[in-house]
Amino acid sequence: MAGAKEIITDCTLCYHSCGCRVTVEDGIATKIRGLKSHPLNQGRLCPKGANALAAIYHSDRLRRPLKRVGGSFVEIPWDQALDEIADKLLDLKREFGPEVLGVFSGSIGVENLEMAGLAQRFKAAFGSPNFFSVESVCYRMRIRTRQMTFGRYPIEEMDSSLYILWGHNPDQSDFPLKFALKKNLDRGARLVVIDPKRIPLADRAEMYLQIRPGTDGALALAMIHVIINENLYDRDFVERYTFGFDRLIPHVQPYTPEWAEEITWITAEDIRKVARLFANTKGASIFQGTCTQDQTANGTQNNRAFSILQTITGNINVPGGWILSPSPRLGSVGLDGEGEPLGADQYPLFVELWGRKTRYGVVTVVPENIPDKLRAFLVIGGNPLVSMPDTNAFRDAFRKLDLLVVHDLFMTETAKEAHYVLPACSHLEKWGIAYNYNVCHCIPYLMLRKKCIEPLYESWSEWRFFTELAKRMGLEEKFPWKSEEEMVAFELAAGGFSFDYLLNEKPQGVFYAEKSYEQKEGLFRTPSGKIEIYSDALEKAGFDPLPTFLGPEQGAGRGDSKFLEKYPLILSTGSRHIYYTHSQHRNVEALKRLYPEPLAEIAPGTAKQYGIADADVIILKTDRGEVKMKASINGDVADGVVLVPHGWPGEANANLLTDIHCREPIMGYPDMKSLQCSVRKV
Ligand SMILES: Nc1nc2c(c(=O)[nH]1)N[C@H]1C(S)=C(S)[C@@H](COP(=O)(O)OP(=O)(O)OC[C@H]3O[C@@H](n4cnc5c(=O)[nH]c(N)nc54)[C@H](O)[C@@H]3O)O[C@H]1N2
Ligand SMILES: Nc1nc2c(c(=O)[nH]1)N[C@H]1C(S)=C(S)[C@@H](COP(=O)(O)OP(=O)(O)OC[C@H]3O[C@@H](n4cnc5c(=O)[nH]c(N)nc54)[C@H](O)[C@@H]3O)O[C@H]1N2
Ligand code: SF4
Ligand SMILES: [Mo]
Repeated sequence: MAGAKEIITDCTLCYHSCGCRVTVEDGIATKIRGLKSHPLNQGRLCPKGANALAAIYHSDRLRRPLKRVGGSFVEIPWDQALDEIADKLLDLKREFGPEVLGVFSGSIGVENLEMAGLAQRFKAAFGSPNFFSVESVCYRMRIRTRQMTFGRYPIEEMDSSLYILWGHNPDQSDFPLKFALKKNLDRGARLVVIDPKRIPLADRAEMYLQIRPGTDGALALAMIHVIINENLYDRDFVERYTFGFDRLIPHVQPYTPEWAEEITWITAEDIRKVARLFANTKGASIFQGTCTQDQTANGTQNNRAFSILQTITGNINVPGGWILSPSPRLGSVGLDGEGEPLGADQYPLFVELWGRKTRYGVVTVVPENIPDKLRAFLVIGGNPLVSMPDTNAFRDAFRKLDLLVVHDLFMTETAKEAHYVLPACSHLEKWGIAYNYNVCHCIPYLMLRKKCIEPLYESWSEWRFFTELAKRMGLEEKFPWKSEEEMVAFELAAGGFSFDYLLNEKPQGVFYAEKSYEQKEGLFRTPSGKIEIYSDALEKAGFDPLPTFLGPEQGAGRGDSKFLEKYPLILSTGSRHIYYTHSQHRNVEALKRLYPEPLAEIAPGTAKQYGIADADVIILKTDRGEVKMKASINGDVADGVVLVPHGWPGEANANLLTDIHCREPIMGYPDMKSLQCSVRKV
């Protein structure tokens, strides 16, 4: 191939960041393959990754900036768009103060340090504290709660002796873990699946527990009860490294397996069995859903109970357990600003812990603060009008904004509501850093994300967009980097790496640290220096310092009986499908063929009760709205439960059903997993 070169980089079509090799011929990326040497994906690509070029070169890509004029969009030059946006922002700031601006970045932003960082930097330079992201619906709750317990963020190690898949389905959502899991099962590792749906992996599990959605905390508490009362805990570990175990003992006495059986649909006998299995296996790990355990009323306390289960069984910093590995040391593109973001007063623990602040506000409070507090909103790489809870609430609020700007590759549902839509570069069109230390992947590995091709059409990277916008607003000092490369070099320098070294000598990436299983004093950076089974932080914030159980707000036990009569079925939204990331990739033909339309999954008994046959079009309804999609009758789903995928546009958008006011009380997360709905055939 004359003029062809191969560039090693990562796939950023979801947050896993698999290594890949991109062939570029005459400036065009023509082929993409997995990178064998990469420790995460070892040469494999999922269907999305394998079709990345179809997404990147899709004819729907935005080409030029668009401005809303009347009811439609007209193309305008970048200069005009930036001048007008800058003028509007400055006007609003003069009239209402800097807090009037909110900035949102999406799930690509969670692991896209530059995109999220630049968005944070811009709002801080402007003077607003209001940065929001998917972090306040996704796995930040897990990070906050583990920090609260351990003083740090321990992560599940991919190679484990006992996997507890607790509302997590790697076949669909965690492509790299799927292979590690299967490899280890073949070598004798053990598996438990806790899920209202009998996912295919349950066939390889020694226990499958069909749980009622939103009741995982009750199961976890009963497991703690059994482990303590049967003396199965790791006494030495508990004595040396924990604080508050003595208070946990009386606290868990009421949470018997029989108590949990009533709530969870799992028999007391199975609860005892799974607790014994877990406590008797070293190197056991709870792989909790990346958001299933958070998007429910008991979210923070679920996370606390899991942390305590890992702790009392001594499964912290042992091979196969939760590991304290160093996160990469990187210069921060983000900037700390002044003031408290919206949500900090209602949900302080999400924003601040022991004086350590995060840069995130609570996204569920956004709609109620428009237009009183927020009048301008920038959406960078997210699609909140499909992905955030209660689409109607968000849409109504967004329509009251004086300025909505969306920077994206495509005309999303959110972009359709914007005043300005700006074309963004894909990850192959800009420089960045990729790393693999997140969620269930404790791999201290990083790579330079290479710019493989020039930006398509007039798309701009986030660096270029924010730098140019800042210039027009007198904020250029806060955007000091002359190029993307310079910005990335700045990030890398903090960890002792140079841009040139990673580009020329280690294009495949490097281990930036060694994994360590060391057990020693001082490992846990809590105020007590111990693992805080009893959490002072929670107590000071007015919550239970020991894990408790709060059932779903709308569900049996809490919801009122009239409401339950009207909405008798339990609704869990957002189980992943391997072909799509959230609202993305529906325009890629090869993927769409594989999963062409959204399907609501219902058990045969439930379907029969409502006169529904397979492939019937049904209406699902909650107090907030309704969606229309086909039914898929599936004997693997628990009776009385409906599973609805998220990310689909229009009348199949699952977030028409979710409720912005149905929130977890400690961190303000929306309930997306344990609402109530009704169903009828169209
Ligand atoms: N292909 C693909 N992969 C993705 C994403 C994507 O959009 N597409 N998104 C990524 C992101 S941002 C995230 S946060 C993660 C999400 O990842 P997870 O939250 O781990 O989601 P899934 O792996 O789909 O697992 C959901 C499983 O939980 C079960 N479940 C539903 N409700 C409950 C419940 O109340 N209790 C229990 N125990 N189980 C329940 C469902 O039946 C399903 O099998 O996925 C990531 N990976
Ligand atoms: N009902 C329900 N809703 C959910 C969930 C659920 O389980 N149930 N899960 C929630 C979770 S955990 C998450 S993380 C969120 C995800 O929520 P979002 O992140 O808002 O969802 P995406 O559809 O991935 O939106 C990402 C957007 O970024 C654009 N994009 C991709 N790459 C780039 C880039 O490099 N630059 C720019 N500027 N744009 C880019 C894409 O085209 C896409 O429009 O969804 C949440 N929504
Ligand atoms: S799992 Fe698939 S989409 Fe995600 S980074 Fe890997 S190849 Fe890309
Ligand atoms: Mo997420």
